[in-house]
Amino acid sequence: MSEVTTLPPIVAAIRENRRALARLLTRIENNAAAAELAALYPYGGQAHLIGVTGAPGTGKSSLVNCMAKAYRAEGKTVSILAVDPTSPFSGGAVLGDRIRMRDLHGDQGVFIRSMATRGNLGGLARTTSDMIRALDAAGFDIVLIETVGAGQSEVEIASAAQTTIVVEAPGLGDDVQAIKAGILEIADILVVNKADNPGVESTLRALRAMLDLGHRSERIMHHGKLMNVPAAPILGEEAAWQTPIVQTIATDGTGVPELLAKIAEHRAYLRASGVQQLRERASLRAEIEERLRDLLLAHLLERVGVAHFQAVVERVLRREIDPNSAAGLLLAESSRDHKP
Ligand SMILES: Nc1nc2c(ncn2[C@@H]2O[C@H](COP(=O)(O)OP(=O)(O)OP(=O)(O)O)[C@@H](O)[C@H]2O)c(=O)[nH]1
Ligand SMILES: [Mg+2]
Repeated sequence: MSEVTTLPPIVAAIRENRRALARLLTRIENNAAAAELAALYPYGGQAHLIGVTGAPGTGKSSLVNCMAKAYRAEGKTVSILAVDPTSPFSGGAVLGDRIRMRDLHGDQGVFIRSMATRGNLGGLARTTSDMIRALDAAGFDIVLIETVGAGQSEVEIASAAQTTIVVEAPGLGDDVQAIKAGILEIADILVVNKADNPGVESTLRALRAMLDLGHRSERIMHHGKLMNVPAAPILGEEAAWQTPIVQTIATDGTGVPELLAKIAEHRAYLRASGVQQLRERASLRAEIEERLRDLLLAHLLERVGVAHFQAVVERVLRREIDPNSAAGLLLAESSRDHKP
């Protein structure tokens, strides 16, 4: 292939060699891959990024494996990124990996990587989105991102996905877990897994009631913040996406073809409606702002010196100066130094 020779070395390497990809992901985890991320960024944007999230034990790993197998049967290449923002002792990723090793081991069209919070130098959401960019540039058709836990970190990680699937299961208590965890809002597709277990009907009823209550709007994901943008002005009422509920049994694959069909529908909707670009623009803007804040702070600390910064903190502690004035003072000092 003549195209391969024109690719930057890092892109060619991760497309041809799984070990090169694994090593790159490790460097990303260690916050030591800025140059490579810059080189590969123009070569991403083709993969469908699918987030799978939900309460512990709902069957996310089993479902992700079923989905991977189904995509493989369609001839698509798949990478799986399992992120565990909860305690390193939960074992979720480890159990998931065991199931995966049994089901998917030996298939060259599947790449699997897990990441725990432990040892993560950048923010977990930032590292995750950088890893997704590497997997995207590596040429996978599908990137499946599995996250365990509940709350803010989950929402932040999900914001990197284009299609977010929230997995629910009956029999985890009286309440629907996703409602309790406050993650129902991020669902593009709701899955009730373990549809072979008792209590499916009441779980479905609860979810349908929640969906009816929620007013239809198009969310713009913002690294953890959700901005609600009314769908109507952009799309018209008819065109707005209605979160479907799909029942699955991940242990035998029941419902997985229906789930894949809904995912494809959602992707088509994202593209046709322009919502994908809206979401991406908002999320990139937030990311650049965040990175800029980090850079500016680092730059300022370098100019005024960490010792001086600490001395100012002490002055605030002694109530000689208030925090806002301290920030203003530091900024003034850093730009005064800046003048020739
Ligand atoms: N009966 C039944 N059991 C299931 C189904 N899907 C998954 N399980 C079982 O539920 C348990 C948990 O499945 P996992 O796929 O590890 O669930 P998970 O959500 O990834 O779990 P964590 O990563 O720990 O949050 C395993 O014992 C699975 O075999 C299902 O559809 N029906
Ligand atoms: Mg799991």
